[in-house]
Amino acid sequence: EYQGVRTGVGNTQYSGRVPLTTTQSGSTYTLTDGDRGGHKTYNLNRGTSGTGTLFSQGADTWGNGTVSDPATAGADAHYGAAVTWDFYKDTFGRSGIKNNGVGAYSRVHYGNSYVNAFWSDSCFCMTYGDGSGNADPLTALDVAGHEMSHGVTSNTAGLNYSGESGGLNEATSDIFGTGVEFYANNASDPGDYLIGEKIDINGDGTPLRYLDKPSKDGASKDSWYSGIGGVDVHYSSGPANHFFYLLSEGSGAKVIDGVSYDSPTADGLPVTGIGRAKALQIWYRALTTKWTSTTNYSGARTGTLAAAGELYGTTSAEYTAVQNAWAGVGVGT
Ligand code: ASN
Ligand code: ZN
Ligand code: CA
Repeated sequence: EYQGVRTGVGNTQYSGRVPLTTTQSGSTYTLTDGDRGGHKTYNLNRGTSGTGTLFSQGADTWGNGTVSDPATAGADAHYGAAVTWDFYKDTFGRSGIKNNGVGAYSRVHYGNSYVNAFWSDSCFCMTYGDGSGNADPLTALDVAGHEMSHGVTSNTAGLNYSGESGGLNEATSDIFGTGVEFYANNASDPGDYLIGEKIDINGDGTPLRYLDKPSKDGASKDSWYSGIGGVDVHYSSGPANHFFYLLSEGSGAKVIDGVSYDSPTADGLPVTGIGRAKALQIWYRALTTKWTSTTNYSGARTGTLAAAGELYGTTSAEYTAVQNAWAGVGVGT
């Protein structure tokens, strides 16, 4: 009987109709991605432990685009993991979370009305709740990219998940989650500098976080201050997210792909952006070759400057932009 890698179809909730890499074994298909380290997607069916059951069926079309079919969230998660894998491979030459070619796994339908998603180092897996009323699964592309990036951070700099290093850890996930969304170039979920705009986590259509001006969420910080290490890591991430936006796009108001942004600087001075692609390279090089578990904002600045110097030279416009973007979020020498 035939066994091997197939290209199935996912009817996702957030990303439209997408190709999914699956595995066929005789007359059964499973959400097992043989092109990406064997990454698997499981259905917890409202359980909260173990793996539940591997998504498995007799046809290679997954989900119907709504929550009425449990395979829809499976399709979104499987797609998100595949795009994240490809983003890291194509952008940085990284092969999986540990850069060893080995896949992780995803679990969907965690618990009942669970409004969160998370990465776990202990299972080496991502888990997604179904959202409020089990109606808004947390399986959008930027969320998948965010969670999988926690695995990359754990296996590189290992930024401790508290204090300023915790804010940098969270920001790294928001930054690469955003990178994943742009990389996907998916018409149903185009790239933006917002996190969670598709999952309606606030119930009013607003995103979970904003990279241009993090304080738009009502809690995140736009700039560094002494003591920022004492706030929740999802809010102390603000200055780093803001730095990344400023470095990519520059300061001031602008519309990008139909989305309005406004990114003021802490020092009132303008920042000229160098583009998202270069900003991503600088952040990744700092994460993987400069930072440690205890890196704080000051160390993040030093590390990104060292990375920019190696990539583009210390007299480059890119190096100057890194200096100016950190100054724009209140991080100096
Ligand atoms: N979704 C959250 C995050 O990835 C879960 C958590 O608070 N760790 O940050
Ligand atoms: Zn996170
Ligand atoms: Ca987004």
